[in-house]
Amino acid sequence: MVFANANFPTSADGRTYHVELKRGEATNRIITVGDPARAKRLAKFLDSEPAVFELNSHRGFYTATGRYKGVPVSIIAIGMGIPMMDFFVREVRAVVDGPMCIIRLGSCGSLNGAKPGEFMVPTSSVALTRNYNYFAPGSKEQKPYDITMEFPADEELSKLLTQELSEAFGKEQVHNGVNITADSFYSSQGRVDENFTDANEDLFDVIRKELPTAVSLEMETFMLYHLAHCTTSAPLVEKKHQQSIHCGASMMVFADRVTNQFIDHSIVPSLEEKAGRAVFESLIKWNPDEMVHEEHGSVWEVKN
Ligand code: R1P
Ligand code: URA
Repeated sequence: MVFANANFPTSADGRTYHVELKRGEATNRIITVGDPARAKRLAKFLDSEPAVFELNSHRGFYTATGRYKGVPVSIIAIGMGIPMMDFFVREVRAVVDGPMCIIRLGSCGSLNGAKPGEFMVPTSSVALTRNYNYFAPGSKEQKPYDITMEFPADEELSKLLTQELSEAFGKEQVHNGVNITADSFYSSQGRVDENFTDANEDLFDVIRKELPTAVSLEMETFMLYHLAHCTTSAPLVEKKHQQSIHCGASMMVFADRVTNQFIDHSIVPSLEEKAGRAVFESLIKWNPDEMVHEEHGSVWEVKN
């Protein structure tokens, strides 16, 4: 395939390089998940008309686009980690017109006593990354890990997600607070691995001291909140808003990092389905006050 433009590679028919979507294949409302199996489970809730559009990109992104209760929605599985969130947000923003709402349904570890099977709706997120220079030969660096400032979720979306998940699972099962997005499942989440020098033995003490409001650890939410904060008004018809992406996140607790308990994976499918419904309901309640992407010629167009 020939890609024009090394700055933002795009194929002759308008597909982006990694996610491979073109205009009319992704909607303004998106649920993003890590696991493709989770995305396929959620795609089963889409309306039967029009038929669900599916695409597997050569780089492992999976998209399902259709309608939920008549509202156009996309579900996009991105795999794991900060760079995958960056690929996804930038490439999808490039092919969708109008404001966007992106909600992550992920999994996480808890730091606040939340049990496996409970939920996090982070009102903000920091990134916690390995300070690579600390580990360099002859390094004089003092800190093995760096923590960024907080980036907020959309307040309305966080409220909606908390409300919908509380209705589905009970108020006491849904937790708010600051999320930590780490650049490793292992070292920068405080997991001990004797095969590597990680200098992370006191990482939880550092977190408790520097960020006592932290409730969860995972690997993508920060980049979603960060990029939403950094979007410009470029694709909006009436450029009265600074930011064109509204975002929120909800995560199922898979690991209790205080008691070291891990989720029984046999309960995950039903947990994802029930949580998925709550996320869909939050997503369709988002009401943009600008024009959204043209339906004519899109994969979610209803043809009578
Ligand atoms: C690690 O197991 C993965 O699970 C979490 C982390 O953020 C990381 O991607 O989220 P997902 O279940 O959405 O992938
Ligand atoms: N995902 C993570 O990134 N960390 C956990 O502990 C569980 C899920």
